[in-house]
Amino acid sequence: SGKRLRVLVDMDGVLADFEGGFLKKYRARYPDEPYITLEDRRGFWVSTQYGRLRSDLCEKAISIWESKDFFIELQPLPGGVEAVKEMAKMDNTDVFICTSPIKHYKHCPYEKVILTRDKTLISGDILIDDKPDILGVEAEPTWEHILFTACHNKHLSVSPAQRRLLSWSDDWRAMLDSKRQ
Ligand code: UMP
Repeated sequence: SGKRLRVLVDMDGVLADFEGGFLKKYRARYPDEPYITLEDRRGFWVSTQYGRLRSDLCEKAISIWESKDFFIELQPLPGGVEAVKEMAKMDNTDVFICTSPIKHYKHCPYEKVILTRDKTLISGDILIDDKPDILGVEAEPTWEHILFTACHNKHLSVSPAQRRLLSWSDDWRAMLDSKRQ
């Protein structure tokens, strides 16, 4: 009974190991260039931090995720696929994977699932996403953004109102239940 719960789950950094996959392929392709360990990552945009390290490294970083097979070869983050499968089996629960394409893409849309540059337009009860600021044309999105902890956002002090999911071992079931009526 009651109304259905709509859960939107981000892909990169939440279900798929974008950061780990990037670093591995960057180091393989540019073995003599400096790199940023996952421990030292700050800020959502990998390209921005690499550009600060040395300006030409910004485009070298971008070349990695613009390459064929980058997205399809990303490894799952622990527990993510299992959690989504479990959510999808729950009564009165609809789950969508909601992810943004990279700016210049050739391969990305074929290797991903549901694509939108503006997640504020998508209606849902919960959005589980590792990007700290999710903005768009809709000033008051219907969903509550739950920040999924990633290497680039774990040091951020977010507003007390913002809830975090520390990993898929954290209590995502309780977060879903808190939105049901
Ligand atoms: N992305 C970039 N530049 C970066 C880091 C990530 O273009 O420095 C891409 C990867 C994803 C998209 O395709 O941005 C982020 O999508 P969401 O996780 O916000 O859905």
